[in-house]
Amino acid sequence: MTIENGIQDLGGSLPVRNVQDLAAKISDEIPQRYIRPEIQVDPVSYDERLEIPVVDLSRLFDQRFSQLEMAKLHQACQEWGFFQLINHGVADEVTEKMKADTYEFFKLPLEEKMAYSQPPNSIEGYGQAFVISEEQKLDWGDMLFLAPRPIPSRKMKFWPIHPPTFRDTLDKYSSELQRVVIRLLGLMAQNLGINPEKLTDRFLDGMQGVRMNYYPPCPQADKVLGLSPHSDATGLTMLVQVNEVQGLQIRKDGKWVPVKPIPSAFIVNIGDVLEILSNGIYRSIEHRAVINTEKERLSIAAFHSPAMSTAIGPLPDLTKDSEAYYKTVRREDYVKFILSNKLDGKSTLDAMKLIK
Ligand SMILES: O=C(O)CCC(=O)C(=O)O
Repeated sequence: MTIENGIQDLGGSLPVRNVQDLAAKISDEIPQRYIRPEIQVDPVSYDERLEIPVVDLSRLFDQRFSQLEMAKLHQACQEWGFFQLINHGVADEVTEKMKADTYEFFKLPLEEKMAYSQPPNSIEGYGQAFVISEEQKLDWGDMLFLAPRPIPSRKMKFWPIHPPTFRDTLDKYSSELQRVVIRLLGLMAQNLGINPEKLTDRFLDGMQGVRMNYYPPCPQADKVLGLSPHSDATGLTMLVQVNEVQGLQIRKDGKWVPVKPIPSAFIVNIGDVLEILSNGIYRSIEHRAVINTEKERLSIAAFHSPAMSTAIGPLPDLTKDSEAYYKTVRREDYVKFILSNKLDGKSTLDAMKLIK
């Protein structure tokens, strides 16, 4: 496996019915495979005061505010694993265009979208992810997953040509997000007390995957999940919601806390790989997507990780005075392991723990 091979041939998902098409054809009862009894088990928090922290990137670089803002960032990464990033420097028109082109893609006729279908042993392309058995319950959503970085490993056959601006839009979006991620990781490293390059170097030639999610409305919305509870098996995620429909919830103290996106902000979250690199100082957090009865919902998640050829384990500087709490494995093996499992909370990260 070389970096150039990207995410190809590391594992795929069993093909399942297109949900957008299914939703367009049914009016009341949905197939049993989508009904999720477990939704009712965990309560949703209606406490309006429980909101993920907001971090201002411009303040992190402004001497007058940086100390306070750095403390906020550190606390957000330790206690929440999620925060909203404002004043991040990504021009609104870049993000708005990405949202508009994503929306246009999902509006295309099914046959046109199917031209970008995932091949059997990869999650790149249009389809679903993490379906590993015929019995498994299914998520109420479709996705287009593309890997814009590393640039030499781009698989252009999966990049839509409609709308005609899509490829250029994603290219711009990808570089803007990569820039912000490297800045953020540098600051996180400072907060962890290590030389920023020891963390950022791992991500410079790393992998970026962009997952565009389409969740159709569902007549039994309270019985389905758009995306099963999971933590991201990657380093750092930057998420935007495409339209005004909310649906992201994060697990905090045993409850599901709905996230209310601030317009123009990115929702940033710590993934399992960053939890491992930080030797557990930072935490990846379980989250899920719920569905609306009347309205479709779309989101775009951009995942950033070290290159496939690197090893993933606690950073040596963080295990000088402490034992390592996680195994060290090749990233490629970790990705294969992730793709051979269904989404199930933090179960795949638990397998990496040395001390349970
Ligand atoms: O749709 C959302 O808000 C969540 C998306 C997400 O968690 C993912 O794509 O991994």
